[in-house]
Amino acid sequence: MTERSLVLIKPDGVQRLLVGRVIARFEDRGLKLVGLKLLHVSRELAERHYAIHRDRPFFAGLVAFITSSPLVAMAVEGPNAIGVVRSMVGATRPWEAVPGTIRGDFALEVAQNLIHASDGPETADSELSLWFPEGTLEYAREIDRWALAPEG
Ligand code: IDP
Ligand code: MG
Repeated sequence: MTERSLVLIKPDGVQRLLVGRVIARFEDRGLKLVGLKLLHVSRELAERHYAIHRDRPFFAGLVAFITSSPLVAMAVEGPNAIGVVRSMVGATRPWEAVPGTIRGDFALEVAQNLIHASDGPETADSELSLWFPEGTLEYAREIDRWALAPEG
């Protein structure tokens, strides 16, 4: 099933010069980039994005962190993209993330765990409309006849 997922490379990823390497992992896997931008997030957008965590003790710090410096927002598409991306990202607590995952290779601390990815179809839909209100793109890639099964 073709899905779309929101991925954020958080400010620590931009500051640590890891943007290209993280995007390359998704490209290498075969996922299609259908939205991509660098932005300095407003407090309002950060609070809406993390609204589910509003009552958690780390909420204020999380919003402060995500708004402290630019981040990269992207939309990726592919078969089972939501679960595939989550498995590539690894566990929330990087010390529990398996080596080979993005957090397992690049992170040590939960507050600076480098990346966000949608955790299910409903969150993916709402996060994509929050971060890409202008919509995402549709286009064909020549490689897809080698990487993806034909439609139908
Ligand atoms: P996820 O990013 O793997 O989906 P969530 O549980 O949705 O993890 O938490 C959202 C984000 O909040 C995490 O990625 C992390 O940056 C931050 N966070 C989660 N738990 C803690 C904590 O105990 N201390 C500080 N930050 C946390
Ligand atoms: Mg989450």
